[in-house]
Amino acid sequence: MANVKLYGYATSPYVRKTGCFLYYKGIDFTHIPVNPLKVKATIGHTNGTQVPVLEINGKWRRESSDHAQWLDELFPEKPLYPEAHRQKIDHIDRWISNQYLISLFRPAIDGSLNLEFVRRAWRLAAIVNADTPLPLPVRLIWPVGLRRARFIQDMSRHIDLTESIDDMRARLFLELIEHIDDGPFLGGLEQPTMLDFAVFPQLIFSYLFGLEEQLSAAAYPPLKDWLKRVSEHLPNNPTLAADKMQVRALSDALS
Ligand SMILES: N[C@@H](CCC(=O)N[C@@H](CS)C(=O)NCC(=O)O)C(=O)O
Repeated sequence: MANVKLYGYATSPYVRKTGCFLYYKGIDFTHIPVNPLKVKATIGHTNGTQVPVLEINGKWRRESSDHAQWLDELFPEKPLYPEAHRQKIDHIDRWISNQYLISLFRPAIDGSLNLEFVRRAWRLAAIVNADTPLPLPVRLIWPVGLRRARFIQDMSRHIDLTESIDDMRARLFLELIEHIDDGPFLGGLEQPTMLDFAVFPQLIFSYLFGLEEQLSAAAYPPLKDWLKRVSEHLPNNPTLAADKMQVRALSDALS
């Protein structure tokens, strides 16, 4: 049996994405939480600080999208990156990676530094702390840490900061609906692929883990239906965040 380890913290959308690949394929794996302040302790062997790191039988790789193909090579059942649809998947994956996933960091780039931002940042720190304990002063300054994180600052180069955050969110929801096409899954595909699992955990994370009160995507009927369909392929908490931090069930928002 393969020895599969996923290194990362659950507040990273890329880590949640690779986690969902593994859950969908039904691969037995160990999640090794990474303390963002002490990454060397767990992923020192990669000579880097970037998560997720997927390790299979002693070989490791970064880059969440590449994980899909690697997993298909080793575990061909339930393909995440099926040969017949690669062109379409590559096209939509570029949109997901270059626009959708990066947009999740926008509040930390140029959002208002208001009470709501601080409350969410503290909640994120609590979620990290549940897996890898952080000193209280570090948790308290988490909002500032997020705004200063180098990799988040670097993302701002790929974002049109002249578009407001609300407009960007609304646009991306509509583009996501276009990419679902007539469904049932992203790209109009009959089976879920890496595309669905790159987006799904991000849309539900904030709601399930108490960062926002409403599941905003559920306000769009085509997205709500798609969320229901994808959720049937994953466990109730597919995010890698500690179960004890989960405050809501997805079924409450989708019924
Ligand atoms: N393109 C990468 C992006 C991964 C990424 O940006 N990870 C962030 C966490 S959300 C990270 O590890 N940042 C710290 C660093 O790069 O040093 C992927 O898809 O895996």
